[in-house]
Amino acid sequence: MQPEAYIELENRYGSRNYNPLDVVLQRGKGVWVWDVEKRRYLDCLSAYSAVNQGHCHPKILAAAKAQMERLTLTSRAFRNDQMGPFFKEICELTRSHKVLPMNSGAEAVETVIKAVRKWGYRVKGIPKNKARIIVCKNNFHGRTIGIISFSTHARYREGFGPFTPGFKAVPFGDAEALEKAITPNTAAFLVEPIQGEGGVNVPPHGYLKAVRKICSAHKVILVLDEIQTGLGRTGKLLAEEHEGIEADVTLVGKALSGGFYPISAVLSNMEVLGVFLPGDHGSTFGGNPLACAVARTAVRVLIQEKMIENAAKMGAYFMKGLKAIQSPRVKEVRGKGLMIGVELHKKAGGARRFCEALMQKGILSKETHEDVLRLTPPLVITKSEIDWALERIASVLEG
Ligand code: IF1
Repeated sequence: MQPEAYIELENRYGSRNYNPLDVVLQRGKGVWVWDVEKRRYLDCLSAYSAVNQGHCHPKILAAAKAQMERLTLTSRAFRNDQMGPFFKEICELTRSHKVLPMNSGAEAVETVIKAVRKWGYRVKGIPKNKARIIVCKNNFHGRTIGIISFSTHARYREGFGPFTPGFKAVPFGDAEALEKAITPNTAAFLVEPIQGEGGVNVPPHGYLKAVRKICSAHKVILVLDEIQTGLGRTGKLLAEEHEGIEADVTLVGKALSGGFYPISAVLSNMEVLGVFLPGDHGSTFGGNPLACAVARTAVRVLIQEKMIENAAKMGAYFMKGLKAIQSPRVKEVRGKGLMIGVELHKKAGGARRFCEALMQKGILSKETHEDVLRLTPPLVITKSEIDWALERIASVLEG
């Protein structure tokens, strides 16, 4: 079928909850994807950092196939031989004490909201139903009703009320504002180390360190949502490492499976997860043997193939090349590792048209918040592939 036929089917039968580029993809390998007409594109989105390891990584594929032939799902009514080893490996890697596996990132966020509220009541002594969680303006943590209840973007909330109470938003990057917002009923502070959807917003250096100190001083649980920044994206295993801090709870997802399968995890560096008793929480697919087997290999290749180090090196190289582009349209190039945003001036007319132009030159990217071009290729990208991309990005931005 021609691309148009696929697009027609999607538009005819699919809900219009997205406005995708008109490219119909069929195959992926490493940083490259091919459409149904065999055109090749460099993937500069990585499915929003779920494909950090590159498309169809052979070792993750082999692990998925092998586990699929053995056992895929048992429910948590029984145990399986992949979950325990996965728990041990992920906890040791992230210096965590406990882990609770879920499926989507949003489910991990919802899980930690339940956990910190219960911790607030059982451990901190917050009066029943009075627990408050502080979040940041311009946050993005998922699409459930609970999560959009604390979104500060009308776009994500429009038409979905009524909302869940118990959240307060403070400016991102402002530690003082956080401290001022804390009350005796504050159970936790939930924040992305770098705001992805918010426009690749990197906080001032020292922010996370200050936030860590404030949360400890006020017995507030620090929850870092590393679902997008984690697993090597910013050039460290976890973005918190850039400031040498440890969250009380860390959320990971997306690249936890290298894009093969939905798996997320709530990692706790203290007994926050200890508040859950049997029957308190769960999900049909959470912790299934297929997800755990895939995640074990996805994390292993990230480390063994030095993808995190590559992200740091190639990210610096990519950023340097982007900053060298002489274009009156570019307002700022920012990011960390291979989590990069190119903010355009308003007068450039929005980043979407540049995504369309880049697609014509064989690069797939996604705008965020109208004016920011998000560039987040798989962490396996090479210098020559970046040079290939820079040439095309320059021609589109300077054109
Ligand atoms: C969409 C955005 C990115 C996330 C962080 C939790 C989640 C996400 C920091 C929830 C998910 C995805 C969702 C996807 C597009 C993408 C996205 F544009 F929506 F905001 F990456 F920036 N925390 N982000 O980034 O994880 O439930 O999706 O597994 O909803 O369109 P999820």
